[in-house]
Amino acid sequence: MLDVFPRFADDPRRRPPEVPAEPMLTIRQPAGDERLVPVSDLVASEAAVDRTVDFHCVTTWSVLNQTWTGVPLRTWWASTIGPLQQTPFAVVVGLDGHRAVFVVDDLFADDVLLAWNLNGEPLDHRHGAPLRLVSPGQYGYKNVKHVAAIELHAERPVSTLGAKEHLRARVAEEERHSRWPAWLVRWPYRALVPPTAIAAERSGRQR
Ligand SMILES: Nc1nc2c(c(=O)[nH]1)N[C@H]1C(S)=C(S)[C@@H](COP(=O)(O)O)O[C@H]1N2
Ligand SMILES: [Mo]
Repeated sequence: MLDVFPRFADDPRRRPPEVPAEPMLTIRQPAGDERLVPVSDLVASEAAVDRTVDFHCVTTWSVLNQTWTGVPLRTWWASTIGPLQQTPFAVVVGLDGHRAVFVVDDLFADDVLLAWNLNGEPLDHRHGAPLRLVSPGQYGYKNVKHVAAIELHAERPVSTLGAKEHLRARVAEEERHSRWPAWLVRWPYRALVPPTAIAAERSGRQR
């Protein structure tokens, strides 16, 4: 259990991306046109809520009781984009190129937020400005920072994370890796935490 929320990343040498002056969220669905929604529209939304939740990374570190401000993805989607198209898969893309693949039911679970504040402050470049996916029921790498696009897919999308990506990364099921069971991967992952956190903090300052 950590006392502070570290900057962490799948590739810790990758710097946080530049955030455009007027960031947009792009929605891509198999049927219909691409939709671009200004992030400022989300931030102005009357449906905004505060949620205090815990955050868990597959590599075994956690931080507890972080308060996010955002819109519940499911209800925001229904009111702004329309009825959810019946596709089994989804991808969330970050401005830095990070991509997380989801089963639609996991991405649109009741507790998933699109958030812009963390503990009462606007998200910074370390934790995902301008917009972050917050899914307390799924491990950290599915909590995509710097969200640029949400895509629905009929076919299972190819992951950029290779075997590290488990299609479902439910914390309750301890789904930490696509091939290795949790008990096997826990210790090697734990050893990676300090070097990864140090490298991620360093690249986070180079900006
Ligand atoms: N865009 C983007 N989102 C990302 C990552 C990333 O590298 N890029 N890393 C993931 C991983 S592995 C973790 S554990 C968390 C870390 O979030 P933090 O930097 O706020 O601690 O972000 C996740 N979301
Ligand atoms: Mo992670």
